[in-house]
Amino acid sequence: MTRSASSGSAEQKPELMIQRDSRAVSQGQAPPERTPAGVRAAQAVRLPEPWASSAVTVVMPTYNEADNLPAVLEALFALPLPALRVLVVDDNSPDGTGDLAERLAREEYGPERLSVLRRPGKQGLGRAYVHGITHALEHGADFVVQMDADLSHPPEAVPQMLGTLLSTEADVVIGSRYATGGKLAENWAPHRKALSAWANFYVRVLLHLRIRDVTAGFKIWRRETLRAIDVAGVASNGYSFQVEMNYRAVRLGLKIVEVPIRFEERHDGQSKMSLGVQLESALMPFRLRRLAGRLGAPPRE
Ligand SMILES: Nc1nc2c(ncn2[C@@H]2O[C@H](COP(=O)(O)OP(=O)(O)OP(=O)(O)O)[C@@H](O)[C@H]2O)c(=O)[nH]1
Ligand SMILES: [Mg+2]
Repeated sequence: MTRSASSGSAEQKPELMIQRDSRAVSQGQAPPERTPAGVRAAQAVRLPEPWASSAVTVVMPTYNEADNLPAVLEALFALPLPALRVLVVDDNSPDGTGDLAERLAREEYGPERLSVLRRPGKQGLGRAYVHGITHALEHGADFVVQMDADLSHPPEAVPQMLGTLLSTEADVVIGSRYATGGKLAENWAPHRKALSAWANFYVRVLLHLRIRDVTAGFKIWRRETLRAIDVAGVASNGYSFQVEMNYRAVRLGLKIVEVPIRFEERHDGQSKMSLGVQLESALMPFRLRRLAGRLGAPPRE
């Protein structure tokens, strides 16, 4: 695929050096005691400056994720990305996720690093992302990460995804379960594995997309790409948001790169995958094909 959106300034482009944090061990000392978040952060790649200090905002939709939120935030804020911010987009979760997020912003991380968008009720993952991404761009994000709150998406992969975006001059990088080297947790239920495989096949065939993990929900985008895609115009309410964003990116000739990740079973809590969500996902490819002319030229081979 070819690209058409502009990327960051060339003179600021350092070479990608991937280092893992092994200092204590290499100096022969006992490694310091680490929290689970510290252990995860130690597995993350360390990017050179100015990349490490990029203005990255993680937009994280939540619905009843109070049992997962503290752990995922701790892991994200332990990463070697000092300017990373998180925007939680909560749809009035009955379990108090929104209150918890606000308390953590006040007492733990500060409103500069953690902010919360509260919406009146459950309106779907897609609507939460449209709202959250629009808000992040208005508040200075240069890069936007999409990520679930349930620790299915490994936080320690974020620096590598950012490094890949910058070093390959991609417009979007997908944390991919189905790229070579990607993995699904062994304990993910067989029916979920089958549904995911089927959905990927179905969407790829109907929309002629060559993305391996076309339904993935773990991605990093450039600000310019999101502007080009016109996120506010996205029609999807639910999980088909992921496919619609890919389709729009491909129609615009943007460059999509996949990096393999290991996808975990949700850490705690319950799935929000409903029949309505599945139905919308099944019908959306037909709707997108009808809209195709308005979404840009056909993808170049
Ligand atoms: N704000 C908001 N967030 C949502 C909504 N539906 C799902 N989410 C969040 O979107 C993310 C993905 O939802 P999940 O329930 O994990 O979907 P899934 O990964 O297909 O299902 P699991 O296998 O159970 O993890 C999670 O962080 C959810 O809390 C919604 O309507 N509004
Ligand atoms: Mg999940």
